Amino acid sequence: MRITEARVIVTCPGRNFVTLKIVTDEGVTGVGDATLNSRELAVAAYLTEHVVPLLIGRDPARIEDTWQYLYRGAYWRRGPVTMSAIAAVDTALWDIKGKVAGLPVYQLLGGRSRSGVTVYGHANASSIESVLAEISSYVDRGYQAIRVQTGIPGLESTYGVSAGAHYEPADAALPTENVWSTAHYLDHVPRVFARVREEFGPTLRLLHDVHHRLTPIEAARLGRSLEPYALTWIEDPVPAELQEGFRLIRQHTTTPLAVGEVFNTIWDCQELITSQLIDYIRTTVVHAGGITHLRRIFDLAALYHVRSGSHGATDLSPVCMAAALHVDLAIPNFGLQEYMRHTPATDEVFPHSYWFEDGYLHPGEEPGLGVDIDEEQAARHPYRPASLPVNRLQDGTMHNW
Ligand code: KDG
Ligand code: MG
Repeated sequence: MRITEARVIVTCPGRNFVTLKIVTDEGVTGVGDATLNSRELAVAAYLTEHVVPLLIGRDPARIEDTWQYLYRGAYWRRGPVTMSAIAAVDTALWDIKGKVAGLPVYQLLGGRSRSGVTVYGHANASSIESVLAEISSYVDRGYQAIRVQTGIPGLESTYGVSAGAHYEPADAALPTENVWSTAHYLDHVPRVFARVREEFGPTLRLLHDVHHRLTPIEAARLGRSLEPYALTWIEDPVPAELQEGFRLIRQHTTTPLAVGEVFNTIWDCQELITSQLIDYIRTTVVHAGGITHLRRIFDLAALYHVRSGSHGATDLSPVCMAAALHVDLAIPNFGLQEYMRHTPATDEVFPHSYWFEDGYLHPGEEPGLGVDIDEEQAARHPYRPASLPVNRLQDGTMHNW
């Protein structure tokens, strides 16, 4: 079997997605997600100009060799653009391998280690009272784990708090600006979780995303102040370029730490994992080099008591979500899977076999990944420029988003 064509499809059913579809001479096709939020066309161009020509004529069965060829062969290793492009190829090749074998991909990864994939949803609201209602609606739908974000009194807008049911981080063609105050935030968040525990009791799994906004000592204070409410994790407490910072947080708090949605390779997490500075690694298929590389990261993590907690925001397409579920089902050290839910328009462009029931996602039993792109539908939604917001301190200083 040989690869005869690889199409890069950009579509915007409410938000932008980049998909690679690999076609073989025997008619078997595979899909991979290549979406990099707010930088979509950079990956599309990388694929079209620098990767697709290398794929034509290759044997699609050689997944590992193709991965190494694209990684080592580029000379310019790593980085989100390169790794998302490699991920798309890798994912599509696993899809093809599953279809050729007549097996869902999780079977090729060793079979299921659990009956379903526990997911967490996002309860976002402007106030504590309104977030309680949001949490209730998740509990009613069977969710066992919920990420909780609220507006902060004294701040006009805050990351992760939306007006509608489907939160969309890339909210305008050019970046909008939020204003941030660490003092207001650190004062407010423990009040939120105190109230949530009072209302929902001790066992509902609760999570919170700090979104890289604190320094290590501030994050240590947050973690300690949240200890009475037994969170499953706080996520991205500090920007992770300076990983030594996690050591300081660790010394001061038993609140578990999660990080990794902006990591691209095993090298980005090696120190955090092997020094046991984190509890959950949140890399996922599209931004961390595909199924092949993600599995390698999770296998390393398994040696150090670190569990998976893959990123699953709506800017990762249903193709990534399907692939993530196959990995989640198979690995021994699965923790949680984020599931923000796509809009009906997105689900129409990406027909898929995965489904949600009682707090779990199931990838389904279709050969391959069980997801595809409807190219006619995709063509109805042309690309629209969209940017993630930026964040400034109250005095106007640029801060982390
Ligand atoms: O593209 C950025 C989003 O995926 C990100 O802001 C969402 O932090 C996020 C999360 O945890 O889902
Ligand atoms: Mg996050």
